[in-house]
Amino acid sequence: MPILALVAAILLLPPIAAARDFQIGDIAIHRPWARATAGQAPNGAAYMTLINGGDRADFLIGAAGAAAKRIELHEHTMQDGVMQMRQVKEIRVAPGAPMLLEPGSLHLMLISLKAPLKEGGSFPVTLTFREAGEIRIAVTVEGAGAMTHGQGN
Ligand SMILES: [Cu+2]
Repeated sequence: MPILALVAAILLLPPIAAARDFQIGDIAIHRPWARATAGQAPNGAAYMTLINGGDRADFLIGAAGAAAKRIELHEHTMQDGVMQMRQVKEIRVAPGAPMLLEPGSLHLMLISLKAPLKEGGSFPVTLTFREAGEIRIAVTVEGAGAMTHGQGN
């Protein structure tokens, strides 16, 4: 029954939404994305939501990938009324509290992009968690105006 077999195969494909979620140990990485860069912008940023399904804290301690010369963990802070970025050594992911990496907050900083980030593309990044270990994820590039989870801010 080749037609039935084909239908069965299609039904077994994972839903599209799941293609952008990743899991390593107790850590789920939801919807990793980066904003498309304009022209020759030297740097980019990537965002995602980290969810710890375990019962003790884990820490994102590193990120690496060929898309940029190096990838740092960054946070935004207000200093004297000016928004500034600084590198952090780790990002704590506590059980039961989704950790949001989003514009204006924590992010992965892609320093010295090898090529502009084009909308619709994606690139691999390897994340390292202290407990859960390493996982390679695909970061999807969204339009320059994209915000987190469709919020209009
Ligand atoms: Cu940054």
